[in-house]
Amino acid sequence: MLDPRTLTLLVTGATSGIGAATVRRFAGAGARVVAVGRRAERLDALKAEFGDLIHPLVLDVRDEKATFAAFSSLPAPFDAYNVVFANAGLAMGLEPAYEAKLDDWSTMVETNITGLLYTVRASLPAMVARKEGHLVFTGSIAGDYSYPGANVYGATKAFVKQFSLNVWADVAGIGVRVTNIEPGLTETEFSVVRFGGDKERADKVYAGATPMTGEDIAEQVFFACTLPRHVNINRIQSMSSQQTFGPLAIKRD
Ligand code: NDP
Ligand code: 8X3
Repeated sequence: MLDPRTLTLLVTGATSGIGAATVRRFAGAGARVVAVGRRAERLDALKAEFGDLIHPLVLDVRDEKATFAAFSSLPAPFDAYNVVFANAGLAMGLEPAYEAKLDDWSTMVETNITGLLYTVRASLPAMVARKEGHLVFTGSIAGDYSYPGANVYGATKAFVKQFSLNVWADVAGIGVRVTNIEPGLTETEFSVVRFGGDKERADKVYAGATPMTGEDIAEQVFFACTLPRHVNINRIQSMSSQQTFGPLAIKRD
């Protein structure tokens, strides 16, 4: 297994949920982390918790220029990152495609696809040049399975899955690994964001079930990243043990 103290991570979406739990899992094991998000006070809290192991980076991943500028000017030793966790993302709304807000669709595409592409393009060349690195994505079960209202969100995660596999085809054999983490029901701020801040509605998503937690997903990231370098985990798909597939639906007359 790799010693986590040899790892320097760049984690987008570090202010909450899966990303914040991943920062804590790795920094708690002695890894350095560039923690990326828009909410500065939450990044500062991580810095207060783990001290010199954390480099807070306030950034909107949709901002191409800012992303390239920030990733190319990281201070040592954070500039020698060897894991990039492209995790920032969101769902907005659950309306059917014929009622969904076009602005919500644009925000999801700009964040989950375009922002993720900026993250990769701005960070991958340095890992390729060093012949050492690991690109980890947060996909979703929604990239494989459909459900009502997932229209554009699920499609962005299908993009992430195929992009992940295709990047792996490009970098295999040169020391950079690629993994797509594909969680199901996980209680984070995800549903609060999806429902525009409606916490009561968000809580109903998890009521009566035991969802996975950010920590459960962080453990999967930790597993994939600390395996010996000759092992590449292509995909990890997980669900709450109270979640499963729906039957195929027939909309009868
Ligand atoms: P949270 O809402 O708790 O966290 C989302 C994170 O993304 C926050 O840190 C937020 O930071 C960041 N983020 C969103 N937009 C931007 C942006 N434009 N620039 C920078 N950072 C941004 O949800 P999760 O932890 O659940 O979500 C993390 C990932 O996991 C997402 O890609 C999501 O699609 C995916 N996922 C979630 C599942 C779930 O059930 N929770 C299941 C499967 C996948 P800030 O607002 O501070 O910028
Ligand atoms: C989040 C999981 O099932 O709510 O990606 O779409 S789901």
